[in-house]
Amino acid sequence: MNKRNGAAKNISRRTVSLLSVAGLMAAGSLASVVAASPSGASATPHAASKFTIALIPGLTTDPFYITMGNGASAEAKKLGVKLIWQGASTWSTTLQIPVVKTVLAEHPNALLIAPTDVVALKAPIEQFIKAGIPVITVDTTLTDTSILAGRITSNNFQGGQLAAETIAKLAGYKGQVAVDNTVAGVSTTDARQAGFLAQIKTYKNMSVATVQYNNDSPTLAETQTKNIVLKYPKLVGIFGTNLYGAQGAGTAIKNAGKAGKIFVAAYDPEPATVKLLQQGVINVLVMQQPAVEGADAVQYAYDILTGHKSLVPKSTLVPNVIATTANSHSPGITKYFYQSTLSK
Ligand code: T6T
Repeated sequence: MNKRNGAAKNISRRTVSLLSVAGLMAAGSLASVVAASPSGASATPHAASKFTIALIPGLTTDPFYITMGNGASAEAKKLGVKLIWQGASTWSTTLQIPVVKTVLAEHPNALLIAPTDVVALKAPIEQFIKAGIPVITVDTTLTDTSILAGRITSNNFQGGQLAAETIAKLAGYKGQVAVDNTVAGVSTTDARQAGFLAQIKTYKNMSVATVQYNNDSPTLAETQTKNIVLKYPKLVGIFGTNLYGAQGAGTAIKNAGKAGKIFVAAYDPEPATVKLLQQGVINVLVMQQPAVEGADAVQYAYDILTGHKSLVPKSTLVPNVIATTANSHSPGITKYFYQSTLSK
C-alpha cells in the first residue's frame, strides 16, 4: 500500500503502474541541500544505510519539486538510505548539466533526475550508466528512455486533454484558445500541450490562436497573456501548462477584468495559483502528486540496489487530481496542494 503523504491512498505504486499499462487512467546559483536526515529514521533495515541516492530536480525553488523532495526524503528515512538533493535554482539546461557532473563525482548508488531537456541531458545521464549507477527519471524524462532503469511521471497528455475539455465546456464549444507553455523540449509540458491541442481539434467550432513559450517565467507569461488577450478578441480560454504559466496567465486575466469571460485551465496548486482558483480566475487546476513520485522513485532505486530490479516497472504513470473553483476548499482536494518548504 502506498500511503505516502496520503495522496495515493489505496493505490500501490505497482497498481498505479499496472493501471497505466492498461491505459485505464484517464538556474541561477547552484543550490545544494541534503534533504534527508536518516538519523531520524526509526527502523533502519540492515545494511541499507550504505546506500546514497541522489535526486536532481528540474529546479530547487519550485513547490512541485520541493514537494517531490519531501516525499523522497520521507521514503529515504523510512528505508534508512541517504538522500542527496541538489539542483539549480532556475529551469536551465545550462545550469543543470554541471550539477549532474558534480553529483556524478560524488558517486551515489542511484540517480533520480528530472531532466530539463529531452535530448541535452542524455549524454550527462549516460555517464552514470557507464559508471554502473542506475538512473530513474522522475517527472520529466528523455526522448530515449532505453537507457533508464525506470521513469515516473503524471499522465501529462490526459491533463492537457482535460484542460481543453474544461475550457470548451465552459465556452459552449466555440471560440479561440491559446497555450502559454514553458520551454519546448520538456517531456511533461510538451505532452500537456499535445493533449490540449489534440482535444481542441475535436471541436469543430474551436481553434488555436497561438502557442507561446514563457521560459518558465511567470512575469513573461503574464505579459504574453496580456498581449494575447489584446490581439485575439475571440479568445475564450488559455492553458497555462505549469505552475509559472498558471500564475502569469491567471494574473493577466484577472488584471484585464476578463475572469469568467476568458476561461483559464492550468497546472499545479501552490499558494498563488490556489488563490486565483478560489477567486474564480483559474477555472481548473490539474494537480499532480509529486510527493508520491519522489517516494516511488526512492523505493524503486532501493529495490534495484537490494536486488529486486524485477519489481521496478519501466514506466509508472501517477494519476492527476482535478481542482475546480467549486471544490477548491474541500479537504479531499486541499490535501493535494503542494508544499513550499523542504522538510528537514
Ligand atoms: O508542472 C511541474 C512539472 O511537472 C513540470 O515538468 C515543470 O513544471 C513544474 O515543475 C511546475 O512548475
